[in-house]
Amino acid sequence: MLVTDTAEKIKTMEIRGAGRIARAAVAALGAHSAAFPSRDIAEYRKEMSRVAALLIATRPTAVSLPNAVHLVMRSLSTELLSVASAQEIFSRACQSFISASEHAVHRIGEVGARHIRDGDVVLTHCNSEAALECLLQAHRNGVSFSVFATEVRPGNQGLLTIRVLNDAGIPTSYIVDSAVRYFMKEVDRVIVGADAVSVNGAVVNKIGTSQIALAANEARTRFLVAAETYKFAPRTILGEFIEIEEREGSEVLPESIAKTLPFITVRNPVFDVTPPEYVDLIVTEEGAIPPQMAYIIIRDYLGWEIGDFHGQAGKIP
Ligand code: RI2
Repeated sequence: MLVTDTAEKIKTMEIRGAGRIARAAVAALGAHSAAFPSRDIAEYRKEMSRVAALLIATRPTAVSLPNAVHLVMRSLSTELLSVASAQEIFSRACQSFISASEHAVHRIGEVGARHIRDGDVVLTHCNSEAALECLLQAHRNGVSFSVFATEVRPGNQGLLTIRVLNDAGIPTSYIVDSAVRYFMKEVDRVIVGADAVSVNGAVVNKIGTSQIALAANEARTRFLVAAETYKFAPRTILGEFIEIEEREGSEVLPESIAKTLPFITVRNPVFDVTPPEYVDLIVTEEGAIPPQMAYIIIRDYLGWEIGDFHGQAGKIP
């Protein structure tokens, strides 16, 4: 698929989910590199940096996207003699990112499943393949549990989640977002995904997640986050905040109605921030950690150097 097509699909959320957009961007970069026609290495580098920046600019919040682009672009930072050798190295970097990302989801499932017990009631929000893999793996392990899945206005990603749970035969109650606190007393643990995790362990995820965390905290219900290590945000070490994407109001209120209400403005932030105090555990492919250990993941597993913040892939998270 062309880079511009992939970028458009990420923007319109036809391709969505923090892990999926990272893999789609890397696959598009790999294809773009392979199809590069000229033999001029300087031109090749320039073109790859241009399309890398274009993909990064599609959605601002999911750190998985710039991290993934940076991880593969880093393979071009050494001296490269020819376009052919650059293409080969880059292709290997892309394939290795994609398979590591798929493996990470699988591994998170294995680790996360250990936290689900017979008779549990688990609540999940939005459609996170990492969080869902924990549920699916627990089910494969023979654990008997049930799920509450939220609707997730305005994108209705809950519909994707209940389809997966239904296909696996996991008994699930589908609820509107505002019913979370009402049901929380019946819930044993919450498992959600993440679009980004900052150095202090704060979790950025689909809008509504922080309200769910508050309700879980009030009910003394454990709150787990399933997040691949490449969702941790290195730039937050420098004190930078993660930008919260705000999308078109028409996703919430049809324009036909909005135009009859001239004094009404629709606000549509699509993510919020859950402070680390409300998070019990973050399940990564390297193991489950308390949020306070987020720095270790950035330092030891992402392998970022401070110099990388000014690296060639441009504006990294
Ligand atoms: P995985 C999604 O964002 C949701 O917020 C979800 O929790 C998160 O990405 C992580 O998803 P969106 O693209 O990577 O629906 O675990 O806005 O699939």
